[in-house]
Amino acid sequence: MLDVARIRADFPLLGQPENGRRLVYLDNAATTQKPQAVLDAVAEYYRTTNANVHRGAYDLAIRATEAYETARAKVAAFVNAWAPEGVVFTRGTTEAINLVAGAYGRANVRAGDSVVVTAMDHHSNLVPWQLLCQEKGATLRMVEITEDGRIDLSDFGRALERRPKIVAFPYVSNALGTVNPVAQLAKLAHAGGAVVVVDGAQSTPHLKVDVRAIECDFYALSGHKMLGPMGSGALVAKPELLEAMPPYHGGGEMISRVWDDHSTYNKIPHKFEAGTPNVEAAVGLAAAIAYLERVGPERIADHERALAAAAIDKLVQIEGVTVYGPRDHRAGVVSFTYGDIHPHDIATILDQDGICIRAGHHCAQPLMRRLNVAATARASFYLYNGLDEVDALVGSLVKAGALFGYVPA
Ligand code: C6P
Repeated sequence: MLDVARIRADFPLLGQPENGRRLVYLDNAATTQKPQAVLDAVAEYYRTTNANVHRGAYDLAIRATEAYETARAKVAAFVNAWAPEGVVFTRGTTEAINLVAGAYGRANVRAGDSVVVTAMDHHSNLVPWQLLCQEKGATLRMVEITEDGRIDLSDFGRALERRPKIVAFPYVSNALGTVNPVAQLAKLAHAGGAVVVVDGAQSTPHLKVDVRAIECDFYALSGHKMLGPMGSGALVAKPELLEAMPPYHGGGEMISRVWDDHSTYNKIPHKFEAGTPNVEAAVGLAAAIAYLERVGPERIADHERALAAAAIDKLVQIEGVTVYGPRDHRAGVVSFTYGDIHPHDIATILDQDGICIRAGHHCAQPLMRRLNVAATARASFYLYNGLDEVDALVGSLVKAGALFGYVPA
């Protein structure tokens, strides 16, 4: 296990009491807290380096551009991207996937084609494809999941028989914690002639990610879920695909020459970064990556797996509790229900003990339908959580159960 006390000391917000109790922050799949190193990097950027990037002829602007481009290289190295110019900064995973659907999808999907997603996809990796398919008259095919919350490989195979243009799936499910066999899925999808889009919102913060080993074509990530600032994120793509794609947004920076009635475009990745970018977010994300690298992505993954396993072992012993998702190949996300207690009630009661969990459909309504629930409660762990917080979660849940007349085992 990681030295949690030492790590927690790096996170100012975690030292702040919540409802008069020690804060137990277990909503890391939604967003993570930020270490002092990230806060400092952002403040330092504004104190010493701020200017608009890629435009200035003066030294300050050159330093700001360098900071921004160094951050791009940092993101590229962290996920073993094909090249730094294959990293497009976005506001997060949602914008990255919309970019792929709006630019690659619009240029390549035609009436009668199919696009494949899975029943465990977050709305961010579903609705952009719905919009695309509706616009083009294409078919959206949703691959089913198994009873224990994995992608159903036989249904995946059936979906590929139609030779879809695009196949999209999550690396890690935000509502089940399932770690999908992404390299295998990408291989199958490529054999079926598709381009592969991986939603990396929940994998990049928690696993050692190697986009070239996965052999996907597009990979989306959110910086705020990996200790970085809100509004940070990226699309990581094969450069040749970005080169061939039309632009997504129009405006400054993305152009080469502009005439009255048409324009030529900048080289990648700038072709996809119209307007003044969020330099602060990029700089903060680079500092977050440096922090994660110091701790070690593999050690973080092991730590979270241990916390999730301990939580599941304890939760399943409480009569009336159902834990969703597989028992193996899972990350530090634990979704559960407790009898007929509404997950929102569970979250509110836990909050009185200073424990933050998420309750709801987790932006995965098709998945909730398949689980036959409207919502679940969800605890999601990160590097600064400890086993004592698993105990706090379970203890508070037992108290909640008692309030609703459930007798703990
Ligand atoms: N899931 C959660 O609590 P953005 O909002 O763009 O940073 O990330 C969207 C997104 C995409 N894919 C997956 C698998 C995700 O988990 C998320 C964000 C949060 O689960 C907020 S709903």
